[in-house]
Amino acid sequence: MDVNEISKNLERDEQETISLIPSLPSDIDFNGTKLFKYQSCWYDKKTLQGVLNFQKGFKPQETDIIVASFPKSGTTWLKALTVALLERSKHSSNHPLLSDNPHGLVPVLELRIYTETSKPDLTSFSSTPRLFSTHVPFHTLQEALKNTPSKVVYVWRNLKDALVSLWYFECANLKIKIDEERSSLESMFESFCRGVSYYGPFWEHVLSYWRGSLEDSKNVLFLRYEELKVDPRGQVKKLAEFLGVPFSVEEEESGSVEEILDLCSLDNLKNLEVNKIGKTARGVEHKNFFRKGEVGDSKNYLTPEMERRIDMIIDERFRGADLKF
Ligand code: PAP
Repeated sequence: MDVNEISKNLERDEQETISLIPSLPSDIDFNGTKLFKYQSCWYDKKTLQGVLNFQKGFKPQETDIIVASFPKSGTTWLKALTVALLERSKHSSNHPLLSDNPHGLVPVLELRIYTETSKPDLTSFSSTPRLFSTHVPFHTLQEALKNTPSKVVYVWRNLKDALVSLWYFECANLKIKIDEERSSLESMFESFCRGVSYYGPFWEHVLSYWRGSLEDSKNVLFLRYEELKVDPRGQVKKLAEFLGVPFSVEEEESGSVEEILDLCSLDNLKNLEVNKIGKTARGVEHKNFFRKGEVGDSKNYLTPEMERRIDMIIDERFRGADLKF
């Protein structure tokens, strides 16, 4: 494609978004950022452009694997585990996780690959399976997959821990001391409770993938961060089977499952040179993706009243769904 054609495509994609925007509900989040509701999910303008480009231009392949999540729900861990499982027969000393952050290895479709154009150059994804990630809800992803039965792995996490994790992440990115930022946690909390937050509402997100996994369990795997923490071995074996790369008896006996869990553990990844010093393509320091990784850490930051309010909202939203919060 020549330069003129590329710029014409860019203009066309942008024009389509500009003409769609007035028809979308809009609101302001805790940061004062204007968000637009597209297919039941809130995005800022740039991300919306990426989502539209992705839906329009993505040419799925049956062998594609998509790691999906609501932000701060275990994405980095799931990306690392997926890479480690798929690459386990190929590498020993020069493992990709030793030279790149999981987000570099598994880029977010709408935030990195399709941000600028609906026709990105995907030649670096020539080997199969191609591994991508997304934060869009399932119905929006399905539209981009255009009925191609790609494998989708979703991870979700208790909203209270995801909220506190996001608060820490935002403060770390802005280099703000956490003790001075209590008020931003409170406004973030209000945004989350209203459902008006980046990629929110949380409950619609989780329910979309939960339904998707019930409808098509062969192609949609629904995992939970808390279960990965309690039973990493069982969950990783389940993931390996789903991805079509189950552990052989010999592998299990030789400790291959534990090797993968050790490689992808929070402590190990956090202490790798590449994660101590590097930055993502969007300029986020790799180290900010690794903190405590504890279940229930939100108790230390949310008041009992805040916890009660979130519990009530989620109880109500998840009513009728067989989901333990
Ligand atoms: P993202 O949506 O920006 O990619 P994501 O990886 O989903 O972030 O979430 C970050 C959380 O996962 C952090 O949780 P915390 O703030 O409660 O500590 C981070 O510590 C945790 N995390 C990152 N890597 C791992 C890992 N290998 N094992 C367990 N938890 C991890």
